[in-house]
Amino acid sequence: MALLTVLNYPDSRLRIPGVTVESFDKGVKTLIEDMLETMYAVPGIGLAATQVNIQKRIVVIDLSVEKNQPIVLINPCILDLEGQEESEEGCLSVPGFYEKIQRATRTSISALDRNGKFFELEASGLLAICIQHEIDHLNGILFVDYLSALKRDRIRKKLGKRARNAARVS
Ligand code: GNR
Ligand code: NI
Repeated sequence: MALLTVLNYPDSRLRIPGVTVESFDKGVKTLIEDMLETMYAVPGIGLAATQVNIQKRIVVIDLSVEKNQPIVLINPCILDLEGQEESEEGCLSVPGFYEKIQRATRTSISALDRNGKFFELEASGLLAICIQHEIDHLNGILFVDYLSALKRDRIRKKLGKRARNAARVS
């Protein structure tokens, strides 16, 4: 088990789309374990492989209070989106910023689990929002992309400055 480093916006590596997972070998299983451990440690309710600099279509999610109900989505596909609602979102790659974002209220998806078994899932509420947020990551999209250029630039400049200061003192 290992903790992975989460990339922060505006790191350009967050823009690289993930590639389809074709094998379910030891490497992928270990990566999933490490992603879960990292998500629980931070803590967050979801994590996409893109965020830990792995360009593979893998997502982990756990909305449970006890952090014992992990959902693993490999090569997730959105089958349907229904309704529209606005809710406050944050992102581990955009630390400290929370903004209202419009998403579909409900979604149905297909994915493979960590053993490569196909399944479908219908989601609403926070799970539906989180799934859309994580699939965006796999496509190189961040929630700040839905904001006005003005708001996005403000966040980009603040996080850019923070990263430069962290690099200077370390
Ligand atoms: O931990 C997270 N919380 C969250 C809250 C509202 C909407 C989306 C999220 S996802 C986020 C973790 C994360 O950045 N996953 O990519
Ligand atoms: Ni995120």
